Amino acid sequence: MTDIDGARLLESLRTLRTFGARDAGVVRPTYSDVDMAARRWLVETMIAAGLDAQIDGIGNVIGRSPNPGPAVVLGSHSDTQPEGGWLDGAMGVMYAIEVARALLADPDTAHLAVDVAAWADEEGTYASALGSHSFVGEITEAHLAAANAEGETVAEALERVGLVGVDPIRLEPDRHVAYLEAHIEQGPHLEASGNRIGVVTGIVGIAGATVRFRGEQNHAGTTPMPIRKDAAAALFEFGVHVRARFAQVAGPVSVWTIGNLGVHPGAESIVPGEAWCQVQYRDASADVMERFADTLAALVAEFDTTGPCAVSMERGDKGMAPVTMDATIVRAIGAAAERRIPDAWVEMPSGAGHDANTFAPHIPSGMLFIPSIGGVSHDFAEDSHDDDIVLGCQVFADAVVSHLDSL
Ligand code: HGY
Ligand code: MN
Ligand code: MN
Repeated sequence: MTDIDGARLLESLRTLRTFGARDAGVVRPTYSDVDMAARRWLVETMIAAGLDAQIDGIGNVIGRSPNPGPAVVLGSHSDTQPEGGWLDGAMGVMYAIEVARALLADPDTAHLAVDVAAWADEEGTYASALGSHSFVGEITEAHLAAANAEGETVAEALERVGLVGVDPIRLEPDRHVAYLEAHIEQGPHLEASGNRIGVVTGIVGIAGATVRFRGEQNHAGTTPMPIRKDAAAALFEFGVHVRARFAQVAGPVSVWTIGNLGVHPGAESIVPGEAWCQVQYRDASADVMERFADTLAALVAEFDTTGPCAVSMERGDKGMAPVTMDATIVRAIGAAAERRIPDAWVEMPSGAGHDANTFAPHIPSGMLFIPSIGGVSHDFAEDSHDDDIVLGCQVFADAVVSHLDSL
């Protein structure tokens, strides 16, 4: 089996971390100056690894092997959450480059075709999994009109960063036979069970909505409680009902979050006339996702007809459908883990969404996880142990070689 270079991998990860470094984490939102600088560095790094690399028209960094297919596509995203960890996405990108480089340098595997990618906007600064959707040809006008929190659309951002007129690079059905992505688990299960590798069997779906409350702005001292139309009070009561109702329709791995909310005008002596919150829910089953959607819509209608405020809902556009990983690739990753660390690996679902959600309906796809320290992610404190990072890349390389050799 081909050995990866663990020291080189860790060094490259620590270099990528410097683009947008904040405390122990990273702030590298899509199309920001640091994101584009990181993408230019990734082009150079992919070229040094022996690949033909460029930034495409949506911002994906694609490194193409000099070898003819069949080829696997390895990658992940290089953008981050507003408060991101240094490994979320970045680790899968650097694994992909390290595996491609190691295989090209080894005479036994130098003929294998490994194309690599750093996807744009998996985290949904504008439109989640934007880059991988572009690669599989699913970009719509709605994607280009999607805006970040400052109101800049994808189309305007592409203009600003100089990508208008640059062609997007697409999946090649005659060349690409599989997509594999390595990622940190972002949860507690591997560390808690003492396993060092997770072999992903399926990935949850993600959906949600923005719920708006419209009442009457008024004086916080002179407005008697019985006649108030307090939008914030309606929001808080709604949140309590979401918890109770969702628990009644949830499945065993369901999760839901109200992670963003606001009131207007936001002054302590003013009864808020407006309030809003974003409700997000996830599950591995499309049926359970449907139950959540119906439950949320029914709750909004109930609050709108019975409460003092008008309540409405706009469905989110950053969802992902639940997907199943390809059984052959699951077996290849599991066999590679068993060879390196017998009995210290486990098959498991992913509670986080990934670019693999985009690929699974198009080509056989698989994912490998390594443990997250304390299960923490989407936080500057996100981290993993160096030996787990290096082991994960080695198992990933072994799985890629065995999968390509099996074709
Ligand atoms: O939210 C997610 O699951 C992914 O990290 N964007
Ligand atoms: Mn993430
Ligand atoms: Mn991620």
